[in-house]
Amino acid sequence: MNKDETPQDKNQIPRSYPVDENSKKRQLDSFSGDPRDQFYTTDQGLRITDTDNSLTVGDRGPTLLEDFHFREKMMHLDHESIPERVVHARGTGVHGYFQPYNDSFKEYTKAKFLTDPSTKTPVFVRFSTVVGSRGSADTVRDVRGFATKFYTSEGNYDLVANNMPPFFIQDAIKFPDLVHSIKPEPHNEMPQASAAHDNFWDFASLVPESTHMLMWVLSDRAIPRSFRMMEGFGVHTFRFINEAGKGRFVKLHWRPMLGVKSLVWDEAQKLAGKDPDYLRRDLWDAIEAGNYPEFELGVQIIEEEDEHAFAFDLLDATKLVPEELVPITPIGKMVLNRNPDNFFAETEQVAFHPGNLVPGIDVTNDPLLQGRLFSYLDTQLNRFNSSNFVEVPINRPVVPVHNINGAGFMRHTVSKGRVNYTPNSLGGGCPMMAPENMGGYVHYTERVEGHKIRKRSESFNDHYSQATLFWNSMTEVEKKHIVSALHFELGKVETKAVRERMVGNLAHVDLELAALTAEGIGVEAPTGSVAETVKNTVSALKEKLSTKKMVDESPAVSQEKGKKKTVSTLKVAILADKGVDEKQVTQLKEALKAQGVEAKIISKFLGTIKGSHGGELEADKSHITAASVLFDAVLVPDGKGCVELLKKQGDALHFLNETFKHCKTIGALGEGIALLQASDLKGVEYAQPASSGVSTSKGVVTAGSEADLTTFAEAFLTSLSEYRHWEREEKEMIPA
Ligand code: HDE
Repeated sequence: MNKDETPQDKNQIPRSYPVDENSKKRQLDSFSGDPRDQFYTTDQGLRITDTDNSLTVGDRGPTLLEDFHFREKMMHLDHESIPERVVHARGTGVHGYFQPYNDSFKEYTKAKFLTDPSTKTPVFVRFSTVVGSRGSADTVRDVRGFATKFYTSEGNYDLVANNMPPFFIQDAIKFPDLVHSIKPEPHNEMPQASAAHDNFWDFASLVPESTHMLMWVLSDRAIPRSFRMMEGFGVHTFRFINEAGKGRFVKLHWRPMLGVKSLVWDEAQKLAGKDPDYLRRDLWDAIEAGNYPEFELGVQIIEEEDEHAFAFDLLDATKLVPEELVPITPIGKMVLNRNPDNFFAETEQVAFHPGNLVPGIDVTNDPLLQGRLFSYLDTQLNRFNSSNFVEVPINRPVVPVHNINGAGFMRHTVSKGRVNYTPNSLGGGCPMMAPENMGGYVHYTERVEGHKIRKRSESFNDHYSQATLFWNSMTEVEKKHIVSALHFELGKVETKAVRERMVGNLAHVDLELAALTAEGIGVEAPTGSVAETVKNTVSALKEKLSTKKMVDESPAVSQEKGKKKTVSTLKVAILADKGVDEKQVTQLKEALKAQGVEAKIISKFLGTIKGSHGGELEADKSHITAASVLFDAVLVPDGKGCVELLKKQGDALHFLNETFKHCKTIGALGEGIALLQASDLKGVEYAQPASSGVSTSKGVVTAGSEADLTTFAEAFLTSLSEYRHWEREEKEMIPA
């Protein structure tokens, strides 16, 4: 320390430090603007002079209990956590708004936020994984939660959705069993954030209603590339009610404007180590960069008269309504444009509840949904240890709240007046009941009668048709991924009987699926009379259902078939070292940026890279901090010196091999082609390095040193828009 410096100066940030203006602004937003207000204070507002040293007797003596600042600071840390969510513990939140396209949905619902195109309704969305703890990795194989709180002018509406349309179970009473079976086993708390263990598959194999959902969980939908690139589904059938009181069944869907994209399994597993915050960071960075994720809300509408028209029950949450039977009509768009200011205050404390409804939207008798209506408030009482969690800013509606709910832990609102009951005369009868035509919520009038029984409806009995529908709708590549997911998940199951039982269930979905699965997990495939019996049962069921609306295939459930060829916000790594053609790199970066693609320069070390034209580039990441799995594609630019150096770097060669293994786009120019040749890209054809040719082969785009850069960039972007080049998977010989 400079001897002129006082201890006080030690706490100041040196003025000469470059400060990130954005983060400084965000920090200072909470201060009044008066420079004297920038002091650190206690919770009581007392300014303090030192937060680095406890109050002690002499500089080597014991700490004094009277140090109120120390005690307060430590007390806060000791109590900083609240119980994590029992499911969906790991999540990330974001602010935005929703706006309907027009007022056409007035015909179906009186919900103002869905029918007034002039209103932007603020929203808060929390994306999550389901099984893992708060500190688990983002890219695990799991369902993703997609919960949206709409702060509407009629009160808060919560759409608490998932990224898959069916659910594992039909009745909420099975939820505790499902959650226990999939969470880490109780004796040793393993495995973390994974269904790949005996308990889960034991349960799943004994609960055939889970089979349809399992197909989704085994598919690439369970390893999304980004929260910005996955769909959302309300799962249950809800009800829309219009001004005239007419009700209709609805299914709600979120569609990402960037299309649906997924990781591959090897990539997902590696990412869990390289960057456990991968999806969280992706969302945060996109929003900071102004690339606001957008989702379209769509609705399937089913007339009440058609309640029993389908080969499945609309109240059965293990089923979807194929889009081929009931198309999705877009209703409006959600734009997510602001990161939270504080993770704990907003993302951790947000409390969703499927029972937060507004006029025009109601629940149905789906027994899974009915159970959720109890669980959310109940679990939130546990999380917050108080019924006043609705008063936390992120949970508060934007409209005034008047009721008699008072007192309790951490009550924030200072209610006025003496009256806290209704009816009353002393308070002038306030708060009063709202008539329906003034926004009062009226539950949909539905006639219900029956005996008090514990019995599943027979219309819930078909557990396999939609699993088969899903399987039939997959491309060959998607089928292959499902089979290898089964090999992984069931391969981790030690109890052979469980593996066998699961193969028995899969036989009802598809005999080939069962056989392919059995092959990888050391059990017998159903053959001969067993297979014959299964076949007969399946066709008898089909026959029985054939008078109802059904389809055998639904291309809409295949993410490959519905692939949207977008490149916006994808990330490209440029491998560079001394001697790189820096002019070419700059031009390429510009060409990619023009299409919304972000390129980063990766080199052996951080720092300046001298180019072949005498210019310089700055490395964004070193090999030790980067990895191919963090990017969607890789480029090797021209430059003999650079390529000679890269050829000697195992990291660079591994980068290419791994990108190839994961079927992502690879590009190389001029001398750069030699690096591709030095790596292990099987069966690829290249452009001649000294030519003017451009070649695309299995998603590997190469251009000779005389080629036109714009033509190369176009070919590279076209390949990138394909996203994955699955033909490479045919050769399972890639050593990465
Ligand atoms: Fe949830 N679920 N769930 N769930 N769920 C919770 O509520 C529950 C279900 C979903 O980001 C919990 O506050 C039951 C379906 C999301 O904060 C809990 C049943 C769907 C989130 C709970 C279901 C969901 C939750 C845990 C079967 C898709 C995270 C913490 C009857 C439509 C919300 C909490 C967030 C969270 C119960 C089934 C979606 C325990 C009993 C189906 C996205 O209350």
